[in-house]
Amino acid sequence: MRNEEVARLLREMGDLLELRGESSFKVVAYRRAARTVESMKEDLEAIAGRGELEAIPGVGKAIAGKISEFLETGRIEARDRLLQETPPGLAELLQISGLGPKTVSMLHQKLGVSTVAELEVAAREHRVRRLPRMGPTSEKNILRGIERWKKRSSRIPLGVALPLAQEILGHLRKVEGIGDLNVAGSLRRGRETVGDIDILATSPAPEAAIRAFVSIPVVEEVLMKGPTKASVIVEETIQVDLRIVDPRSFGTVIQYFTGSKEHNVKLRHVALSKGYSLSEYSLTRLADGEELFFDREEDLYHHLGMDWIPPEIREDEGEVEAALEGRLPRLVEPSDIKGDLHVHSDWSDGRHSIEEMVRAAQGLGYEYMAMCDHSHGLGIANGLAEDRLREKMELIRGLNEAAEGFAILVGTEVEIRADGKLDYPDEILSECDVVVASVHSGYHQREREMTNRIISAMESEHVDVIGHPTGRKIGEREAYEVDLERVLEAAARTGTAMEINAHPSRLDLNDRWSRRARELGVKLAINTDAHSTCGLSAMEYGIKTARRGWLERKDVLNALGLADLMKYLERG
Ligand code: DGT
Ligand code: CA
Ligand code: CA
Ligand code: ZN
Repeated sequence: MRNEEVARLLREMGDLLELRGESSFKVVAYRRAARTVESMKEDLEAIAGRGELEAIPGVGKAIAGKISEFLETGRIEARDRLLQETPPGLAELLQISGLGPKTVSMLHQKLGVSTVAELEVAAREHRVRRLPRMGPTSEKNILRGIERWKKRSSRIPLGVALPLAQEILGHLRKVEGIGDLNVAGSLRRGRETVGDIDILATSPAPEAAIRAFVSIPVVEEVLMKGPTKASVIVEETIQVDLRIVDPRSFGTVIQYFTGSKEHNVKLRHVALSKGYSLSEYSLTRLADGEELFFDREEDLYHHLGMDWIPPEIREDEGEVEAALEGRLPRLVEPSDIKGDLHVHSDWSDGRHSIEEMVRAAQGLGYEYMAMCDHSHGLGIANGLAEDRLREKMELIRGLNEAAEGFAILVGTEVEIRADGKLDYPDEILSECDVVVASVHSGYHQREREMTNRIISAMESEHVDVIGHPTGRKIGEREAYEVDLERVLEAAARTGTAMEINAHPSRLDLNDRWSRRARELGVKLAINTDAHSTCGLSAMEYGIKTARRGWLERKDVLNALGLADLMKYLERG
């Protein structure tokens, strides 16, 4: 279904034409066509197939020609030309919410503004409020729109998007008539950042559902509201799209809107090879035009002769082929996780006591947890000197005697010093159950130094896990220079596990490198690095990342039960 994209292009052409001062008749025609196309239930491709584009109300010969050009070639030459002839800054100004072509061309003519940056300066200098039909309020709105536009170009971390989506789903679930309800898009695929939040639902009363959606308290602005879909802004910059779908095609539609685009393209090829054309809403048998609807996504995949593919791996990275041959991995699941091997307490820089952390972990149904406070070299994080670590071991021994069916493991997150040496002597490391070794200092080494530094830590027989192996923080700090391929080879050779740090700003290793680690036979530990009891819930993000890396239960260290884990840790 390309209707939406066609509507967007037509509307954009209307805007660009108006910006150029073309006749308002033409401008209006494009906008009307855009509106019609947007609200149509039927697929444009089907209409074009019957040669009936011109019969669509509001679509004349010229616009019909452009639509069929788009359907055939994926482009509209006239639109590309228009865009080329428009100064790029002006086209960008149109993306600022509240700025239509009329205002943009006035700003251009009267103030000489032709970029967002110039507009910002003009508004700050109060030159905008003096223009006709403008005032202090519209000036302020323009500045707000610019702020939002600047932020909107950046992607939203999973750790922000997922809780927000869950909150919105909670509101929608209570709306009368809502049946199926789920997120789609990159959020459903568990990507580390998402462009927006896509939600799909079924309801016998779409308009009422849309009305309820736009009036959820977190909604700050309504960008678009139609009979079956709406787009809104929450938390200043985050776009949320809701579509209300016919229940009988919910499976097909959610498959489409979950993506990825690349996965969908591959799936359409598979459908064609089996004699079907796959659209957003249905599978059409080419032989007789029979249309098949699927209310469950599983049924669509099965009908195409393949296993259902978990959303996290729908990236066209081999999953379609694997599903056709019945050899998809059985991805690790939340219920496979038996414990957390890297958490902090108030002994170093954590907020809660060991006892509080333990109670929280027991509440999650875990069998064990490793208390890994920082080592002393890390002055800033209140790292433990050796005698403090010994004291902590004593305390944990006592607590373990009292704890039933739960093991508190003595751990440490030991700093890997710049020269590759560890921040504790071997003797005390050998008394720890779990040693996580990480880099928190000297980030600016050259790739070869950093790589050797990490590898020499892995060569210590005491190191079990490398913590957050690349040091990146999403949207904040790049990974340090490190040759991960070499690190992973060394991990395989030394039997060291790699961490998938589940903190949503880390997700380190990421999905791709986790998959590579698995290929090399390296085990991964999905750890939250929690610094408080709430932090334990980050496990969810780590699991999504692990799934995106095709990991199975057997690849995950903390999917082992306590006895097997202890055997594994003592091997070294
Ligand atoms: P994002 O939002 O940038 O993190 O990424 P997505 O994957 O959520 O992309 P979005 O929100 O633009 O669209 C949601 C899904 O809809 C996308 O994953 C696949 C499907 N989709 C959207 N546009 C197209 C298209 O032009 N062709 C195909 N085959 N699928 C599309
Ligand atoms: Ca999306
Ligand atoms: Ca979207
Ligand atoms: Zn840590």
